[in-house]
Amino acid sequence: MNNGPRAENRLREWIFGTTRAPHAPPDKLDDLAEVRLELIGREHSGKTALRVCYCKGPLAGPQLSGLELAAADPRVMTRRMVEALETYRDLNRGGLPSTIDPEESDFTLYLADEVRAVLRLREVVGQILTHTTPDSDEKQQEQYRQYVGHLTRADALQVVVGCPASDGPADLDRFEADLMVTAGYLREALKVRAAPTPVAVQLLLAKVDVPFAGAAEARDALPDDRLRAMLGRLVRIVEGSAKVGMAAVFPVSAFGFGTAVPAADPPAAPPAGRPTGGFSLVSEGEAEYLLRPGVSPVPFNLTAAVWWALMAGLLLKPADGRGPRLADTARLMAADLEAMGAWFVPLKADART
Ligand SMILES: Nc1nc2c(ncn2[C@@H]2O[C@H](COP(=O)(O)OP(=O)(O)O)[C@@H](O)[C@H]2O)c(=O)[nH]1
Ligand SMILES: [Mg+2]
Repeated sequence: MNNGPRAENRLREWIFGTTRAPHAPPDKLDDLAEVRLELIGREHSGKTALRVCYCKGPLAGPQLSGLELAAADPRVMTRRMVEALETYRDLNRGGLPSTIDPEESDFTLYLADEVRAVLRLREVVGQILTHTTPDSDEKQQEQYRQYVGHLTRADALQVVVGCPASDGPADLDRFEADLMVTAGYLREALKVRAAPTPVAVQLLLAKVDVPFAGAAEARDALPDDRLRAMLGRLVRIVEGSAKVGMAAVFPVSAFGFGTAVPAADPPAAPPAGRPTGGFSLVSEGEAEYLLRPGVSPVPFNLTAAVWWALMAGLLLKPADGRGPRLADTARLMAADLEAMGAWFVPLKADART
């Protein structure tokens, strides 16, 4: 850890508030309260599943503090809900289509009707990570540059790596390739970081329901030091970089334990109108999972992951001009994380203390 006592003091100040005058009137959202969350993860690592399962996780209702994530426009909320229900229904029959148009989704954090923060989430076309090489054509190079540009301006980076399904050589090879690819992008995002503030980095170990039958089994098998060791390649970067202000590992599952079944056969042909999945040598052969018939996802640790990313993003905003409301929001979120029994391994600036 090289964040030192100054950073810790700053964190404490952030959480417990300072005597600074409010920057904005209480009815106007301080523009500092917007957290840009950017994703790093190859195709098929579970990024879209996590987002579509927000409806059953962080969007599902208020936390103990009363803070609640929602769409700013009720009509958008309805659309998201309908789309999520459609997707869950589709997931009983076939896997998720691959992302071809990286969507940007805004989520507003409310305390009753008061806007406290905005989470701006952008997905990535995972194939950028596995298909772009120095030999790729100019169009692809441009997509790459745009993507890295987004990463360098993030308030929080979420690195998504699927938990290996087993300790068999194919699964471990895939996991190793994932770490290699994501570490490269994480390092690049930090190396050429454009934003003046430190970034929060969240390492998501996704699909933990695949090798484990339940939360207790997963927690037993994955104590803190094991998670740190598994993700060591990424952990070393975040712990060693002065540009990372807060970091943590979160094991998550979009579908939840006991809700998924492996697809009997990978679909011979993609459903009409859908892209062919765009697999790469890294993701090829990886099992596809469906939801059990009639079952909806019960996301595991997903609300906690989103709460932490938003909280850490807020905590790392520049102190100048930050109203006490932001500190109050972060403090409420920290209390929520404790109340919801969030499972995470803090790597930097432990937000649980
Ligand atoms: N068992 C299980 N499978 C998942 C989970 N999330 C994703 N998957 C599987 O992984 C596939 C790819 O997920 P997707 O979200 O599309 O990956 P993306 O390309 O990173 O957006 C899905 O079609 C599912 O088969 C999860 O939480 N549990
Ligand atoms: Mg996707």
